[in-house]
Amino acid sequence: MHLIIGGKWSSTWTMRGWLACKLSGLDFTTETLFLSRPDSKAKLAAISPTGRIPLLIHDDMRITDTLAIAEYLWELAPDSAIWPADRRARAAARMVAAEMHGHFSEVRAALPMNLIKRWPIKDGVPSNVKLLDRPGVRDNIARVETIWRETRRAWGSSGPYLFGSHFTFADAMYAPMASRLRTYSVDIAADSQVYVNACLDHPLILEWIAGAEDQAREIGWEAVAAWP
Ligand SMILES: N[C@@H](CCC(=O)N[C@@H](CS)C(=O)NCC(=O)O)C(=O)O
Repeated sequence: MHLIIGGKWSSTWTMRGWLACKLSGLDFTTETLFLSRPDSKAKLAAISPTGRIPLLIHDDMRITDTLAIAEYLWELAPDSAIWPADRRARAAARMVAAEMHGHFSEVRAALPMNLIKRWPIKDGVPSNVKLLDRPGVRDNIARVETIWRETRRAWGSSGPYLFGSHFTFADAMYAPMASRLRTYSVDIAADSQVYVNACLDHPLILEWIAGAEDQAREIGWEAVAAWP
């Protein structure tokens, strides 16, 4: 199995696709296609049926879209940690993953993920206020906090993740959001902060972030940290 991913510091969807592969426990190789190069569009068009990544290549299948990839992998590895083992919890996990997949465009646009960046806070005043005051952004963040709180209340009593002790694909879907809240120093409720810390401290997330840092060192830390 072969997974095409983007630059690790900024590619939220390919981070999720990579996490799905890791959670499946199946063997896979990765290849990086940086999206900001002059020939990126042509390369994408040549390999990906939708012109988007992540792209999972398995035998004669070419699968794009993170949710489709996660579902395909789960069918290959139904005992894996991609989804919770309990049928009702699994339905709830698919529901919150789908909500992340289809919504939150305002926060995506205002606070792009950059795993290298730390938004500057000057004289104790967060300089992120302008971004957070863009239409819809605070509502998006409030909804994310509600999803985390209600999901953890219903399903999360056995551990720090959305569905308890196992980090599932639902957590993978929200990891880029957790990283945005940290990067842009967003003021969130104490329970949300506890979840952000648990999510971002998971070994798979740390492994992906270490990869982002390697790429930043290779490309130029300052340039990567300044993006977008
Ligand atoms: N809904 C898709 C979104 C995939 C997506 O937008 N991927 C971005 C990279 S993170 C992409 O391929 N962009 C192509 C481009 O910018 O030309 C998914 O879930 O995989």
